[in-house]
Amino acid sequence: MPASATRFTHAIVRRPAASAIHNLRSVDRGAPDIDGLCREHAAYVDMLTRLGLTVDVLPPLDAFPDSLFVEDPALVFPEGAIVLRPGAASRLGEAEHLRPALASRFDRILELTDGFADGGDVLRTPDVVHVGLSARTDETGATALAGLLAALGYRASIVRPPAGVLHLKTACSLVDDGTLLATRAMADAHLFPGLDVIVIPDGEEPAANLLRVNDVVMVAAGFPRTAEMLARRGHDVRALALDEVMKLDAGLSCMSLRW
Ligand code: CIR
Repeated sequence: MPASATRFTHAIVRRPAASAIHNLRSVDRGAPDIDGLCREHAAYVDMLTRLGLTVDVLPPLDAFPDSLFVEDPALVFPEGAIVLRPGAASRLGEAEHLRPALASRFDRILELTDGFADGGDVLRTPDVVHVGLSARTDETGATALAGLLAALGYRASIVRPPAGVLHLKTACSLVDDGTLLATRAMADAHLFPGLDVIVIPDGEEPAANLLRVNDVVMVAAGFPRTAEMLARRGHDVRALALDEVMKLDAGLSCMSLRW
């Protein structure tokens, strides 16, 4: 039986830096309130800890405003880690700063050396690791990444998500090992054979980046129809305030590396 893609014992996170006011964002809804951002991040870490994970909390990196989104510069698996090459120029250097934290937890660390790939474009399921092409992940990076994944024993599938999404997981997430929650546009692209796809209620698309950790589904607060739909399907749903995080085009998965 393939390994679960929703059960974890460890995570790495990085605290937000004061420079997060200079974060990349596609639509400027105003600078984040840094105290609020820190509170949202702390509540997230607290939730991961309460779910039983050992969480390594890295210090803020002022030189990299987006560095709290540790999901993008690396991938982690029980078999080893992959240091990526994030596709935004201001984020490329984040990967190097993650290396010591990865080295303290993983014996095997592989490196992407060609092209660009962001971890937000990588959706792992029990059978296959989907790599989405985007403005951050190019074909060269995705193809090289598929080779590294194969070296760790994972089969990769390179997919082309509908235009207009920042990352693959901006528009879809695993609710459990066999079920994907997706925006209508992502569902209609039929990229994930073998998964049941449930569609986010209209108008609640920003809730697509949820995070299943062990027996709990974490969702962004403020999307009641999505939370209710998941609860009706029997999930233990916990809503987290993410107003400041979402100003930065980010969500729940972006803030941790999990294995
Ligand atoms: C960025 O544009 O890179 C950040 N402001 C947001 C990163 C979100 N990360 C993710 O979806 N994995």
